[in-house]
Amino acid sequence: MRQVSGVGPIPTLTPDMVDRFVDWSRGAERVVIGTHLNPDGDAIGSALGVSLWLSALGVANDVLCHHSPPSYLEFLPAVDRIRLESPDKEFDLGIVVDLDSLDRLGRHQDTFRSLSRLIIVDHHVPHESPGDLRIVDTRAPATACILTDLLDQAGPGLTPEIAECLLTGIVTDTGCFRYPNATAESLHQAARLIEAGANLSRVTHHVYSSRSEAAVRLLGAALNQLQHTEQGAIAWATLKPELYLTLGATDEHTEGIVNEILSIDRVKIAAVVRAGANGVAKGSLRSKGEYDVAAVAQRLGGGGHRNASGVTLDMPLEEAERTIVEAMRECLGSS
Ligand SMILES: [Mn+2]
Repeated sequence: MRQVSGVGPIPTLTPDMVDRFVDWSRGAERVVIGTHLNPDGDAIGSALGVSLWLSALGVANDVLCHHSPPSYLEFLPAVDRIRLESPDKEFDLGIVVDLDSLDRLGRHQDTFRSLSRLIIVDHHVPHESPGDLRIVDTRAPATACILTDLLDQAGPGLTPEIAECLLTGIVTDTGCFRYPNATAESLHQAARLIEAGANLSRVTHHVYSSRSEAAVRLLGAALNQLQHTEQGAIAWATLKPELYLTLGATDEHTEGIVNEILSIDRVKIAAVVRAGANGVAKGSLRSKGEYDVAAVAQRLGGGGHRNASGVTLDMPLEEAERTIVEAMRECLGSS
């Protein structure tokens, strides 16, 4: 097995996989590309990277997403390709990036379930494992890392636009190379993307330095009402719907708050809990080091990675808060 921080060859991406990916793509009349609900930089960057690559090959394609991209991703090349509604067209190949469960395609899942050929490119821990060709590496810090190798090997080459989309995916999923998942290999991949024409400072400017005032005020409110366990190793904020209304904030503005909570020195596990649509509650979890919040999320019906995961709970906000805090306590105790 490959060393996590190594730069050796990736056993996951075999020449046969690259060949099939290219053959299926070239042979398709029209490809539909999909990614997950509440898309992040890796979801949108990966989807647009694949779309631009297909266009370079001359293959017609559409990109479908249940939600619009967050505003900090609007700088991406070809972001206007993302459609919320499926066009009335026939597709003969689907490429789904950055998700393992087709439910997470939201309203587009039937479009993808009915396809005769489906390719999955992903780095999440598999639990549903859909797809006829699965290019999955759970050790990759971002789906965009896998796509950097895949599209590079697939030819005809990474354009500056493709490279900038993929670099955005790597930057956002590694916290700009600060999270434990940032490997030497991901830095090599980022370097290749920069050589291909991606602009790292433009990406980081849009991702980290162009927040709306509502987002920063929501962060302030969250930190103001921070709660923690006795020793402070677990900290969380529960954000009520009224707070969003008062500040003019939307759910998108919640992104990143949990990382700020985790940045407190004695905090090992952090969460943000808020209300979702239709009476559900949503939790974002983050952890440091060996504390495994993917296991916490999976036990509560969610998913993610060891240090970053999410859950949706069909219960009132206060009950969800208690449930998540209890699960975090168990995680702390068992690690
Ligand atoms: Mn990802």
